[in-house]
Amino acid sequence: MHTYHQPQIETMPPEELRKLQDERLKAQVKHVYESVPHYRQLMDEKGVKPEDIRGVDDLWKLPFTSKADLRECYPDGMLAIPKSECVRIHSTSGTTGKRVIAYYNQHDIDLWEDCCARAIVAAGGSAEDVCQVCYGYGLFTGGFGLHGGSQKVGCLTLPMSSGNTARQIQFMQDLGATILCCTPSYAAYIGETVKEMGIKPEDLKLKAGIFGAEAWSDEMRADIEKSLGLKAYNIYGLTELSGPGVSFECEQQDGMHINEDHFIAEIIDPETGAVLPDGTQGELVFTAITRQAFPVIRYRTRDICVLHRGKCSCGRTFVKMGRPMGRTDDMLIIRGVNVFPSQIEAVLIQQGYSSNYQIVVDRVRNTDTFDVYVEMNPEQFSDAVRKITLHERALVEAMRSMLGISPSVHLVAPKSIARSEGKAVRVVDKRKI
Ligand code: DLL
Repeated sequence: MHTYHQPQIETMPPEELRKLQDERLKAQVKHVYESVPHYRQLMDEKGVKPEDIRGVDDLWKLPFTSKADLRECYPDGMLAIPKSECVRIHSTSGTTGKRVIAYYNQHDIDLWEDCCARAIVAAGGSAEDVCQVCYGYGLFTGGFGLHGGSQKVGCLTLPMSSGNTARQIQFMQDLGATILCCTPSYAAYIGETVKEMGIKPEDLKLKAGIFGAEAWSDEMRADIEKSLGLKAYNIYGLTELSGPGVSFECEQQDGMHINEDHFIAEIIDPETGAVLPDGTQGELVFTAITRQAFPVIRYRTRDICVLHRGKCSCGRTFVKMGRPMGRTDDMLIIRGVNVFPSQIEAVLIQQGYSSNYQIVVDRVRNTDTFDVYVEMNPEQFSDAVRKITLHERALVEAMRSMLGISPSVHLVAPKSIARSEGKAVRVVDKRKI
C-alpha cells in the first residue's frame, strides 16, 4: 500500500495540477511585480506585464533571475512582504561573494515543512519512526527543514545537527533511530565509523536514510545502504527555494518527484537560455509559485539534470528529476575538457574504492595539471609498491576512458583525506584564472 503525506495533492491528475499551477503562477507574477522593484524592472525591460502571463505556457516570457540578482539585492531587496511579517531567515553556504538571505513568513515555513514531510513519508516514514536529523542546524536549511518535516509526520525527532560522530552513533543505538537525515558524505562516514566500532548494520534499527545537499552517485548509494543497513533516498533543494524538499525520491529510488504544486521546473540550455524538451539534459530553472516572502521567478539553479514525465508506480503524478550530475559552476574545464566530480566518483566506486577522494587542479607553465587523490582500502594499503602502481594505472585508464583526459592518480593511506560532516570538499582548484 502506498502512503502519502498529502495524497490529494501528490496524486493529483496532471490536468488539475496544471490548472492549479496556472492560477498560482498568475497570482505570483502579480505579487512580485507589485511588491519587488527589481522584478518590476526586469519585467519592464523585457516588455512583459503581469496580464501577459495567463499560465504556465507563458512562463518563457518572463525574465530569468540568477544568484547575481539576489546578491545585488542583498540583504532584503527581493523581499516581497513587510519584514515585520517574516519569522525566519536562512542563508546559503556560498563561500564566494555575499551570501543570499532567504526570508520566510509562517505560511512559507508551513509549506516547506510539508514538502519535507512528503519526502519522509515517501521513504516509508510515519509517526512510529524515530528520525535522527544530522544535517546542520543554523543558517543552513538542512537541519531545520527536515526537523520541521519530521515533526509534521509525527516522528520522534532527534535534533542532533552535524558532528560528534560517536555521540550520533550512541543516540542512534540507544534511542533506536529508524530514519537518518544527513549529507551522503556524512552518512558514508557514519557507516565507516560504525564498522570500526564493530557494530553490525543489523545491530542498528535504521530502515531509511534521506540524503541530499550534494551530488552523489548510485554507487555511493549502494555503499551506504550496505554499511548502515537502510534504504537510501535522495532529496534535493536549495535555500533560494526554501531548502530541502523541492524534490524527493519515492520507493522507486529512481529520480526525485518535484513538488509541482509549489515549484514549476524547466530545463534550459545554459548557453542560450532556450527551454529544452523533457528528457534533455540542461540547467534546471525553478519558479516558486506559493512562497510569499521571498518568491523567485525562473531562478537559474546552475544544476544540470534531466526531467522525466510519466507514470510512476508510487502513484505520484509529479514530474521527476534525475540526480543532478553537477553544477555548471562545479564543472571543471581541464585542458579544455568538461569534467564533473561525479564522473570521477562513479569510476572510483565501480572499481571498489570508497568515495573519499579529492581532485586538485593547478596550472603550471600554461598547462593544467590534474591530480586525483584516492584513499586505498586497508587491504590495498599493505600491498607492495609495485601492486599499488598497478592499481593507480588501472584507475588512470578507467578515468581516461570516462573523461577523455588522463589525470595523475595517487593512492594515499586510508583516512588521510579529511572527512566531512556536511557537504564534502571534492575539488581544490588552484588555478589563478
Ligand atoms: O543544500 C538544501 C538541502 C539540504 C537539500 C538538505 C537537501 C538536503 P543549499 O546549501 O542552498 O541548499 O545548496 C543548494 O546543493 O543547487 C545543488 O547544487 C546541491 N544539492 C542539493 N541537493 C542535492 C542533491 C541545500 N540531492 C545546492 N543532489 C543545489 C545533488 C544537490 N546536488
